[in-house]
Amino acid sequence: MSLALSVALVPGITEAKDAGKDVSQPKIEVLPKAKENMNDRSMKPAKVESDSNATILDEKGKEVGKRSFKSNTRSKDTMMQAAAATRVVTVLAVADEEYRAQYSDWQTRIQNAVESADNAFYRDHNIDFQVKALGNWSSQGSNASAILSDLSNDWSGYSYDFVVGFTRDANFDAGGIAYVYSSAPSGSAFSVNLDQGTTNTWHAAQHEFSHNFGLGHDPQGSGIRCIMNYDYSYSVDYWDQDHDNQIEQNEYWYGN
Ligand SMILES: [Ca+2]
Ligand SMILES: [Ca+2]
Ligand SMILES: [Ca+2]
Ligand SMILES: [Zn+2]
Repeated sequence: MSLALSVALVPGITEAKDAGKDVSQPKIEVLPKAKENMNDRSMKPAKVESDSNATILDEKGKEVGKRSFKSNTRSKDTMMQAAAATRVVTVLAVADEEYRAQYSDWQTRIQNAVESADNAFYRDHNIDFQVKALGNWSSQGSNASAILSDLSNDWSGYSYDFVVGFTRDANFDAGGIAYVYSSAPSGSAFSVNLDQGTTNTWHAAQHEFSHNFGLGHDPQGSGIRCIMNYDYSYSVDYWDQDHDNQIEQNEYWYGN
């Protein structure tokens, strides 16, 4: 699908007002799929900056188990960096029924995708995403935008900073999708990523988390190398200077 077409399918929704309430809806941004779908099954362990215990939640949000993830970055550099004020943000990662049917190790896979997506946030901004819950999600919707709203309907009211969905739903017509907030959201920040294998999915997740921090896109064809430029979204893991500044400005929206 061409970029122009995929964007046209889901126009950005801005400033929709609820009757009587001054609630502006966040804008929605759609990331196209990677050109090469390297749907590799193998998985390298991601860098995990700190130990974390995660709760496993069933489709109703009921706790059905626990998982613990150990830090694997005990180098001196990491210890030094950890000593510098690290911001910790909490994540509920959920996999939909299609994703879980494909991968019996879905919990490890989605934790791994989040932990790969946060490496650059940690390296460049001292933000450590920690997976605190893993959920069984039943995804519904006729396109990516509807599936994003389904995620926010199903998983609102939890106290996690980010709720990220991983999907293999056939109706999900994008590489990733997220709300672009213009100020701290009142609840969790939501995004959904298509399963595009271990090399591409985390790129989409980093791009979508960036939207949750309020970042927009760099113009395609501009040559600006940034994960927020569609031309480089699946090939670089860093931001341009303006976007770096914006993350620093908005990081207080999440965690502590
Ligand atoms: Ca990591
Ligand atoms: Ca982390
Ligand atoms: Ca589904
Ligand atoms: Zn985007």
